[in-house]
Amino acid sequence: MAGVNWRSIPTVLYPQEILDKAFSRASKQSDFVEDPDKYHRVRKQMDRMVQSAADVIDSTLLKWVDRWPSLNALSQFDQALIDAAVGNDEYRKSLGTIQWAAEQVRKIAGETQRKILRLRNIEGFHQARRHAYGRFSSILDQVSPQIMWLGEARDTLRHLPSLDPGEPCIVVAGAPNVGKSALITALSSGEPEVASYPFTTKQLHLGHFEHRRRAYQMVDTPGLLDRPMSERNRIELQAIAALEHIGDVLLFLIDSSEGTTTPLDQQEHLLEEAGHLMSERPLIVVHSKADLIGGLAEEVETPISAQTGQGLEELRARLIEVIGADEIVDPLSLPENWHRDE
Ligand SMILES: Nc1nc2c(ncn2[C@@H]2O[C@H](COP(=O)(O)OP(=O)(O)O)[C@@H](O)[C@H]2O)c(=O)[nH]1
Ligand SMILES: [Mg+2]
Repeated sequence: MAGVNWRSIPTVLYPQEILDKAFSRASKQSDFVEDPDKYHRVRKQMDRMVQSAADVIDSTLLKWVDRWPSLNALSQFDQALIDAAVGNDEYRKSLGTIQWAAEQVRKIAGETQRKILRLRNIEGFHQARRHAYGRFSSILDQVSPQIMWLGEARDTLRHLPSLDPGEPCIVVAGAPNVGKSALITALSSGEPEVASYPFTTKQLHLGHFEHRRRAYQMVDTPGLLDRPMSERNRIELQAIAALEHIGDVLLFLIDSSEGTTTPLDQQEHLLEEAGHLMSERPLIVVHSKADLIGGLAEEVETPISAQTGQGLEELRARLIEVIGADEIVDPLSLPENWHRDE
């Protein structure tokens, strides 16, 4: 599954480690300078040290920034989750600040090199180099909070569910304990991925099954579509809106077994609200835990059981059909923004 792979972003070096790496590379580079004349040799050495220290800092920072996805390129779903988890403003600002630091370092290097060209004494060359090093350190000090922030953000973001916006997605909703996770596991090929939403400590499951080379993703919604909407804050509403975008179908589970933790009328109320929130999407309602409701299973519509497998293949076929029917496949239509140069 594509989506953002936060785990692939390397841990950043601490500011001091970046400086150590830069300065030691610079010293090595200066050893390569050969010139029998001390004046010219020192001048070239200092010039080279400033240049290579700046190169290391600049490229370390920029390489790292490049590994972070630009928020604008992400799906609404990812953006909403990132906003809830770490804050999109902070995210943008931190990356921007680090980019700024890289620019400053390049600028200082340029200024110092021009200064070295103008200077006429060996002590001056040394001083200019030392001065540049001091400024590099202070720039890195200055952006150290942002570097640390991104390091921590990466550790938070790696637990977010990652959905591929290019593949179909089934949003599984229903009150707590109705069997959402169990159903996702039962329909999944392979072990479902465990992730978490930033607004709840409850773990969620992310599974998928393949049909005709497409991966049908299934995503759990604990903390989102499992309790009354009046209790929603802005961030959660944003995530629900994003779910509507990424989800092709809403699959709602009702547990009518005796042991249900949420009374039926409350589950029906939730169904109404969830249907409202995802009104643009087809809705499929199933009754879970058919094995527990015994004779009643014949009375409810679409009984399923994650435990015995009852109704699961019919459900899978129905999901595929509903998603397929919902897609407008026009072979003559061109992608948006497509144009031909003639
Ligand atoms: N007998 C039976 N128990 C089930 C079935 N599906 C889920 N459960 C149980 O119901 C409880 C809640 O299931 P879970 O999938 O965690 O619900 P969720 O909170 O909606 O994700 C667990 O103890 C499951 O073992 C089912 O089809 N039959
Ligand atoms: Mg669950």
